Amino acid sequence: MGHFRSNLRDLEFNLFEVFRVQDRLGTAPFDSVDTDTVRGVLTELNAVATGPLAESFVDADRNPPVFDPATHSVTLPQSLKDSYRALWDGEWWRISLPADLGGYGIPATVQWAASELILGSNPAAFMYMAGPNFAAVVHRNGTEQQKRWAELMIDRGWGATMVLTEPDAGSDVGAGRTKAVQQPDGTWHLDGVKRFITSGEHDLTENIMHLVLARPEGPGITPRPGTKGLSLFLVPKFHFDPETGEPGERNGAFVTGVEHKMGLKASTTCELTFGQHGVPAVGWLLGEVHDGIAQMFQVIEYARMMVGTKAIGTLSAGYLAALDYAKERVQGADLTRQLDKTAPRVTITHHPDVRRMLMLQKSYAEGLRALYTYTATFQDEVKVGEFSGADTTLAERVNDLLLPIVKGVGSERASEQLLLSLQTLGGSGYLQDYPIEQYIRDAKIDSLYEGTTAIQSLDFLFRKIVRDNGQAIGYVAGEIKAFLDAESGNGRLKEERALLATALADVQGMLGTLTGFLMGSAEDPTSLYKVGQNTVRLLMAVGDLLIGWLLLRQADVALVALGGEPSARDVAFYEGKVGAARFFARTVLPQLTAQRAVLEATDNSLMELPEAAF
Ligand code: ST9
Ligand code: FAD
Repeated sequence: MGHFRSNLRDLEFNLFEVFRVQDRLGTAPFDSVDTDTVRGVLTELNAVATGPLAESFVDADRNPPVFDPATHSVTLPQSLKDSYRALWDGEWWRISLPADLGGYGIPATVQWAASELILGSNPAAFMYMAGPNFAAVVHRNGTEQQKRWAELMIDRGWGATMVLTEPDAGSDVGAGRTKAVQQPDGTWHLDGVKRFITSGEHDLTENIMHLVLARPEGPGITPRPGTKGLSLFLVPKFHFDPETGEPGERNGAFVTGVEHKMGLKASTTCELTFGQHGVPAVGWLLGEVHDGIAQMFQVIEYARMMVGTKAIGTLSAGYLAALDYAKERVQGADLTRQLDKTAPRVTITHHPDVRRMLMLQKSYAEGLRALYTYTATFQDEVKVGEFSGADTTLAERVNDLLLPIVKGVGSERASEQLLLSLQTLGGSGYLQDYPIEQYIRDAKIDSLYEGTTAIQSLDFLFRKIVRDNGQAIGYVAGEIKAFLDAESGNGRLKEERALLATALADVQGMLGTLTGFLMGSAEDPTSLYKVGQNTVRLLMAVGDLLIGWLLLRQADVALVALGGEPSARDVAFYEGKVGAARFFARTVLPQLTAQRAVLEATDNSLMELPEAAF
């Protein structure tokens, strides 16, 4: 068996039993999809993900891509190329494409469930497959000619990159200095060095389209500082015939270094140098506007959801590996018989502390899966609205609100909980004989790229709550309140519902205090530091609140199912749902009260401490 353990049952539980995707199938824009299609897609993809796709996961970590500085080229290990081929030839890249570009017209909820299978199995392979998705952004924003290029990118299976970061411009993208100088023929010559570019070079595809943020220079262009002065340019690795896509001369965008990383080694992370090797780096302005940051955020929004789903998929695989091990490993006697040296030895699942670790991993893995699926329901709503003309403003805002939680909380909790997956295996977890140490290394990047957790938390509070006037967060809080008021579950899990109500009040209290700090900054600007000390705390607290709520929603569904005649296997599954909801509500949610107290007691002594004192 390969490294990857998937959880198809839970994916289907979310889709069909909790979020009822079937209610949206069979009618436009999902009219070509029915329940059987969805189950078929997931079953088929699951076979690929647990089979050929997973096969290169370990090999490409131990034998990572090789960079040749003389030719600026990278050779990937054959195993990884084979996995990529299985994915590409299976046309799995079509899953998230719009129908007019060859997509299957599948709801976002199903797309992300499918994506979790790929991302949990082999995230690097998923990322090398960025071409068609990025082509969709080119198509949406491009000129007529660029729309044709987007089609070529898809038809010819090109790779693609998103190119923002520079040595002095990481979180602060607006500090980027790479420039693009307008040419008389309407093209642009790029000049500068970009850093950390994923999939910047490889030998999987005949061409790579770089989507590059740079500062335009030319007659009539007034420079603007920060992100609003950036434009988005299309810079292909090879020039190409604009009609057929046939590659021609090499363009002047060369990879000049590939990083040696802690994990995710199969994915190349490249220094990309424009116009400094005697060949101009020719680019084309995307569309006819200088609106690069907004265009790039169309890519970033997708990528943030992807990174969160990647982290969650890896956590789930880590938990299931730990569970399998714990069911087999015999060590020590049952705690109630510890003084009896002749007592039979038991599997470690009998030890309360191992159960604690396993249930925490399960709660986070399954709660976070529910969270990304819940988020995707709003993406479904937007797609339906695009077709029907219904107003989707609120759905868009709620999706925007939830993205930093999926990304920021998903990645932080995955890293933290994967440490418990390893711990469950004892010393064996530290060995490369098991996949967990690689999961930890590969998943750590998720809290860093696509905006660090701090950046997600600032985005969450300032843009998604304050600038939104609290509408989206008010909507979500209203949903939790409605769940509490509905008193479903026939009085069962009453205590857990009360704990959820307290957690909601704690988060509302935190928001109230932060609002006070914010208002205080009108008088005393340093009051903002008190906000800044707490934005990650808030993000994580809202994450726990949502996970606690979604687990309880799942438990409600499970209790109803248990009242019917479920199969023996399903009885265990549903009991697990009730167990996870109960455990999370009782052991995690009460911690929000302490977090609230810490937040409310914030002063600025931390900020007043001289740097030398650290
Ligand atoms: C990176 C890549 O890290 C990592 C992995 C790449 C993998 C790629 C592969 C993808 C795979 C695809 C595969 C598909 C396969 C399919 C298979 C299917 C089965 N939302 O607040 P302001 C915009 S890349 C929307 O003033 P500052 C907005 O236009 C590097 N828009 O910001 C706004 O204008 P306005 C990632 C937003 O202070 C404007 O920006 N790097 C949002 O100037 C200015 O906003 C980062 O992520 C938003 N949330 O700049 C950088 N926010 O306000 C992190 C801003 O008028 N840093 N805009 O609307 C930040 O995000 C900073 O906050 C900053 C600050 C740069 C935005
Ligand atoms: P910095 O911005 O220097 O941050 C350092 C620390 O300071 C962090 O803890 C951060 O949270 C904190 N910090 C910074 N600013 C603030 C602030 N205002 N408030 C509070 N805290 C703050 N980029 C691309 O353009 N394309 C890619 O394909 C890509 N792929 C990548 C792949 C890998 C493997 C890696 C490691 C990076 C990749 N990146 C890519 C870059 C990535 O997006 C950046 O590394 C990330 O945005 C953080 O920037 P930085 O590394 O410069 O850290």
